[in-house]
Amino acid sequence: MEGASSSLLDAEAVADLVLLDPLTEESLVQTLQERFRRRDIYTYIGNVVISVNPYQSLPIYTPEKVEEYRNCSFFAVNPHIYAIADDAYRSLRDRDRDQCILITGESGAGKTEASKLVMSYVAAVSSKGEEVNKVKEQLLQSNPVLEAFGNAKTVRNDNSSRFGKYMDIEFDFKGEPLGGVISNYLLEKSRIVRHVKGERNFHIFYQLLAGASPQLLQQLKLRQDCGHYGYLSREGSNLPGMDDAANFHAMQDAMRVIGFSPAEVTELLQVTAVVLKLGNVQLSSSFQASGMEACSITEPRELREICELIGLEPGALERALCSRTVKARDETVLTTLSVPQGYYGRDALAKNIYSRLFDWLVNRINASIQVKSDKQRKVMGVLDIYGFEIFQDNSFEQFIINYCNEKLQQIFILMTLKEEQEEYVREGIQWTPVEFFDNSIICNLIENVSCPPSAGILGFQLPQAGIHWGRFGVTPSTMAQSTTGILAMLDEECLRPGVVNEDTFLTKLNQLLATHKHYESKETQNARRVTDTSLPPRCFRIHHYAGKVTYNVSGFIEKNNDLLFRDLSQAMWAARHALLRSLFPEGDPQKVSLKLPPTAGSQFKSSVAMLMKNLYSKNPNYIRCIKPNDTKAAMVFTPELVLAQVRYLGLMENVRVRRAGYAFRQPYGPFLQRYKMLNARTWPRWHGGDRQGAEVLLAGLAFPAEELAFGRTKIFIRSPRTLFDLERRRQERVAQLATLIQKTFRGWR
Ligand code: AOV
Ligand code: MG
Repeated sequence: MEGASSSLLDAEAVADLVLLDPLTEESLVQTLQERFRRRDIYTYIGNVVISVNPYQSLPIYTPEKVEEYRNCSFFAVNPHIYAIADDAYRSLRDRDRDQCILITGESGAGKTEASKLVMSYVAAVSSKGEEVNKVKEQLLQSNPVLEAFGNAKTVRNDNSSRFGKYMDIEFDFKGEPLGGVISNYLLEKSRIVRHVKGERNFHIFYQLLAGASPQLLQQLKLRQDCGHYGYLSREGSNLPGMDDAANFHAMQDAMRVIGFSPAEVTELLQVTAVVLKLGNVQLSSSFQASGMEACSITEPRELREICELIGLEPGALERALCSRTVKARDETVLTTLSVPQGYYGRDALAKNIYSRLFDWLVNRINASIQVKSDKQRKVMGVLDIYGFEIFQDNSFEQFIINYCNEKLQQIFILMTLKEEQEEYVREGIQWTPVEFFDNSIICNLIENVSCPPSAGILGFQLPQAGIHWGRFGVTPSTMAQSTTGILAMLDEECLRPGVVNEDTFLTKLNQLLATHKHYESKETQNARRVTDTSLPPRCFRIHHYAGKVTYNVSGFIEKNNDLLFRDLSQAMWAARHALLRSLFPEGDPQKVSLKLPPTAGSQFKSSVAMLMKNLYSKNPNYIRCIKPNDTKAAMVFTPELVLAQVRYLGLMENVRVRRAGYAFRQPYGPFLQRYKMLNARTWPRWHGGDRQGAEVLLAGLAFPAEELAFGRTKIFIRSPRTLFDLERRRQERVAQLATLIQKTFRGWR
């Protein structure tokens, strides 16, 4: 308790922002900055952990630190991610409550690192039998494998997650890990064929070229030189601080630990090589006998090698890349493609192979780590997704990523409020309504949820218990505006017969959303006579909770449709390569389906809805990550940047909710222990119950009645000032007592 009290009540750098006094944006940022300067990168808002990325390895993750936080009381030690991990783990083990750890923050803020710290903490404190250790190793080793295939360098982060990940770690009743299940969300597969300058393709390609032995490269028919491959950036091979070759070996070791057979690893790498090589298949146009212009393969070597790797006739792949079978009534006609159509098909194939391979990889890992017994289980879910992104050019991927972040913000507000209210109800204390920014209007704008107010924003009933929901929920004005969301309009455009293009999509958006407060485009700007007309053509802008983002509609329809010419999937299915073939079940001519697969957007929307429902059923723990500077520099803190994040993470709101009624609460026992010297009736010892003791103690101190509330198990203190006052009196009393003791000792001498 001592350690915490000094920093908890250090007014310069309070460890819990709930105690900030006065509470302003400036004082909040200053406190984070002062703590950061002292290398205290963690700060609380109640039981939410704020983590500021140090961009430097700090000696705070040692086994000694693990011991320090193990079984300690949450507020008794300096804030740390281990404290929240410990709290969640113990609540799961001892109180039988399923937990989820929600990690949010913008790209590069430290979410993935935080998720790994949580996992390694839980691994370190749970028991250590041989079987359990194997499980833990497998769970931990899933990280290097998924990062190799799912992470890439972006301008924001050298190791940016390009997929969303949710991992359930499952435990038995004693709290021993049994296994886990990983769910992945929409991989940014467009990166396979294109990335902007200064970025890279997925790590695996560079790792493979840098780390594979000459024999392996030969086996995969690859050349070591990155520059040889059209899909890779030349600059990408030697990134400072990233050892691709070493990471390749670590990834291979990890696959072994998880239980991949050597044959599986070979197959996986073969398919990876095929993706890379597809990017080198060149097409050109030639004139056919009919006088029609058609595309053909110019450099057959790459095509031949691909076909050798996957066991397919080169002719079959060439046909699928350069032409297309069209069914008209009872006839099938082979039509030739133009060169751009050919390249489009080639790139679509590469993206599809890779993203399906990634799904296979996740399933394969799950097959190893999934719990085989039917023992009763408790679950800790860890969510690490791609953070909110604003780039120079934002496309469908950013739209999806930011939508997901919008949903997470929504559930954060909802669950923090819920938790807070539940505690008040549990403790029998009156709840005071709080005002806060409700982002459901933006969620609705995107996803078209038009649910009646009583059904709650997630489409299911909220626990009520006479609770006041502030401005939360769907208000009539948002209902009126959200009958059609952007995703639904996009689907409508994608399914419309005839020529579809993004311009008609944008026109529709402009018509339907002309008056929406969070939607903007050139047209709406003109109509609203906005003076800032910086919007480029073919763009719309959304005012997200985290800031305004301008999206270019080019590619929206194609990416949402995500269609692959049937000839290509049939060619893949015809290959002898078992893994590749299994990725294209729809290529089986026996199984030709006329139904269009769901669009990428609607799939994502429903998986996000499922995720939210799942999270909502668990006890939430939050880690909110902040990126302190834009240059990835060690220990540099730029207040303006932090302020922007403080705003959109809603931290002020969070503090306000947290102390809507009472800023501070503590179980009676430790409270009495700490302050009992302030009253002669409780000092040196109180002989009754803790609650009466606290009542007697406080009665003697004459605080205004409204400053205090006595809950069932905890004392609640309204304003930080009262707590600081209490603390000041305690310090004075401690000093007095010390002098007294000294005098007594001197008397003895
Ligand atoms: P992100 O997951 O939030 O971004 P990361 O967890 O990948 O961000 O962190 C980015 C980089 O910051 C890491 O590669 C480390 O170099 C550094 N870093 C983060 N946390 C710590 C820490 N606790 N101690 C030391 N260094 C750290 V993204 O996936 O791009 O949204 O999409
Ligand atoms: Mg990440």
